[in-house]
Amino acid sequence: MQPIKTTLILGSFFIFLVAALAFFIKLDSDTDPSIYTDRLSANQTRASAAKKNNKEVREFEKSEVISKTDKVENEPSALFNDPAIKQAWGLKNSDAARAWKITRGDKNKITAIIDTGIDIDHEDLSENIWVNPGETGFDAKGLNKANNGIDDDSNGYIDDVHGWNFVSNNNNLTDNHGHGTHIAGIIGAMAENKKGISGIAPNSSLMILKYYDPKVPSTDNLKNTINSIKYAVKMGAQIINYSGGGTDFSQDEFDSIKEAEKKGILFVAAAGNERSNSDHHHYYPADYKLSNIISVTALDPNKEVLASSNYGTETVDLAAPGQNIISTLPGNNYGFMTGTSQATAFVTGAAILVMANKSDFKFDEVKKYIVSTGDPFTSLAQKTRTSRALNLFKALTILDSGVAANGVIARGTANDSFTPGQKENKNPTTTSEVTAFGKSLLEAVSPKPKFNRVGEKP
Ligand SMILES: [Ca+2]
Ligand SMILES: [Ca+2]
Ligand SMILES: [Ca+2]
Repeated sequence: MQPIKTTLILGSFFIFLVAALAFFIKLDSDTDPSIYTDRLSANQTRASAAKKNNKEVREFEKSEVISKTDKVENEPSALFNDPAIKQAWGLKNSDAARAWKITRGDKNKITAIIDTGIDIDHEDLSENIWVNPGETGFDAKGLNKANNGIDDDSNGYIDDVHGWNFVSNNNNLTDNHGHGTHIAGIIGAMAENKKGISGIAPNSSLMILKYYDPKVPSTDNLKNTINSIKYAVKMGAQIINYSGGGTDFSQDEFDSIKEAEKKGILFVAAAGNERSNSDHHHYYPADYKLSNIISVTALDPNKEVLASSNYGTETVDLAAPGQNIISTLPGNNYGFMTGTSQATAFVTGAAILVMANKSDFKFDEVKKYIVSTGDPFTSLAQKTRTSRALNLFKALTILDSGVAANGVIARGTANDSFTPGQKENKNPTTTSEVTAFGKSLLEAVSPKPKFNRVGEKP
């Protein structure tokens, strides 16, 4: 009789426990339905991710091409004669025109883009693709090292001229999605070539590392990511741009970024598009506690964080433009995409500019200049650690005792001594303002069509 009694008591207790749990969950959802929905979607993502093969995974950040064209509207007056630049509201909001008066980047700074590959022949990118010096020129037999089938620089990869495809383990960097090409354009599309747009750092060198391909479904994204990071570290990148992620901590991935930290490499990571609070539901690699990581969330033109973007006052460093961002797409196309990937690319571009402007800076100084100088907005107080939105000009100038390179006191669009709750200049961007952006860019460069460094004699 005794075992039956025990079973009955335990059974009743279990039923009570389930009922209590159900009650609290309901209470929770009644209190704040939006939070509950967010939590549920994050949990579902995690569950489906874990189900896959019972190990940590990295998901490709879902962001689709919104529109696509091979014809971009011509605006002869626009800066650098790049016709579509006036459509780039993000460049206006992040004060690119003034930043470009100081620097446009440095081809000696190598940026690794870990993504879906790239169209290396794109008219607005081709000259800014990194070239591995160890796989160019001619070998002893007079063959071109780029395609002689030999690992000429003995780095473990054969003919890795511009980077590596870790999905198919070869040097074919073809972008079968468009995402990688789009990210590359935001960071470093060529300027003054009468084509397309201008990247934030039009003088740049982009190392292409492919970790995801929609045409190869069963690939191990996490493993490809880690191998890409190791390649970037080994081959001398100064900045790594990565916009994938997942909710599982990976010791191997952590170690590879720790190795990058030891080498002084900045790691710019997307906060993710899971609509969730990263302080409670970590998203990796953005949330690893490493000093070289900058976690970036996405803004709309009104300085609001996108509903789809992850946020967190402990985990997300700052916000940057990420909605309807125009950039390059494979096949000499251009188009608009949305997400924290796009915002991440803005910050990577900023890092190139800061490094170009202050070549002696260590990664921690570059990070400090970017995350602590942006425009403060109350709308970001509950969303980011710094309450700030990227400002390219301020990132280059404001920490120099508040005095710009040209001796003018740096003045932003908002108060520099901002505290959350304070009234700020929201500076919304209207369509007419975006159209006027081309003119403002022209004014920024006039009377000479080409830039000189500020303070330099023409
Ligand atoms: Ca090689
Ligand atoms: Ca070779
Ligand atoms: Ca261009």
